[in-house]
Amino acid sequence: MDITLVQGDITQQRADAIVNAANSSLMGGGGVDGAIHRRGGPEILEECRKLRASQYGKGLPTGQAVATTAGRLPARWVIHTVGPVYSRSEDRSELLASCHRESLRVADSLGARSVAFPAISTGIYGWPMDDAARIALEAVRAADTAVEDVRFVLFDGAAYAAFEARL
Ligand code: AR6
Repeated sequence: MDITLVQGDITQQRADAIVNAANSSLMGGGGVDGAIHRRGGPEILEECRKLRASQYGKGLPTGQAVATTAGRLPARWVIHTVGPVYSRSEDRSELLASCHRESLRVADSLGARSVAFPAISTGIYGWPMDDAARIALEAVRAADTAVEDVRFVLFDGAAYAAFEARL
């Protein structure tokens, strides 16, 4: 597996699948989730609604992942995963690792060979970037997957630097 880092906007990435840092409702939100739905168009939300109705009446649990179309984005699929909200009193790193493992498992089930990840949980959910980079990179490296190309798409220079230091 090749792991590469890119600074930029994940909605512009050409990859078989891009990962969305979603929330349990799967109904959209701010941050990268908002950008994906905005640029990808209504087809993505439509599929999310169907998933809610058919499989995830109570929402997608934290640490799990599910795929939809990528709509108008230059990817084939969006893999939605729900990162944990950062907590100082409780170690939730296993859930953050699970987001990466489960996203790759879903990618395998789709036959995706290239997957782009944002820095899950590091925005609205408050996870310190350096720690999130360590957990994400360890989880991806340890994953048993056929995905050949994993790309972390970091929105700004500080995020890129944190991942670069860990890689
Ligand atoms: N491309 C790449 N990275 C981005 C982009 C983009 N277009 N936009 C933001 N980021 P966040 P979370 C970075 O807040 O912390 C939503 O409302 C951002 O700088 O998107 O997992 C969901 O619906 C940060 O480093 O996700 C949930 O309610 C990283 O992506 C909640 O936010 C993740 O930030 C999830 O919070």
